[in-house]
Amino acid sequence: MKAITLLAAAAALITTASPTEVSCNAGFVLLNGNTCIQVFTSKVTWVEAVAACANIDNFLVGSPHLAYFNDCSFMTHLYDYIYYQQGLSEDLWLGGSDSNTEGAWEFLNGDPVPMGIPFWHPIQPDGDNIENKLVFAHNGYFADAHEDDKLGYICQYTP
Ligand SMILES: [Ca+2]
Repeated sequence: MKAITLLAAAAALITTASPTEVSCNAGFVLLNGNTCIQVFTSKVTWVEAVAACANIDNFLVGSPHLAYFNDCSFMTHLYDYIYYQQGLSEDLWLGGSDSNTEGAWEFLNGDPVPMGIPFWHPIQPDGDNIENKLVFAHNGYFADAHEDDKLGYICQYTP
């Protein structure tokens, strides 16, 4: 019995020390086991946020971009990190837009933004032609905002 316990402990140690363990560049945190993110609270326009994420200095591995996701599990982890662990309660830019065609929301990579609950707040998007950029709102849902609003932003990359 004791030997089995020791074997289990040894196996746990080996698993912990695995070289395949995922980690993120300095300043980024791993969420949902598969995505590195960093929240910036300096207030910028949407276009400035896109550029800021793409031009982070001293980036060693991966290609950071203004964050976007279509995974509810990730969204829940992100909300927990921002609002409960970081104590932030503000709208943050995400990499999504309906500037090309009003109502046809797409992420920076061209994929469609999932619409409706649970991604969007029930009364969002509500900005018609005035608000064409995506935010992760303080309530944990997607919302639309004017591209010239000054907001913080979330950068992301896949490690
Ligand atoms: Ca719009």
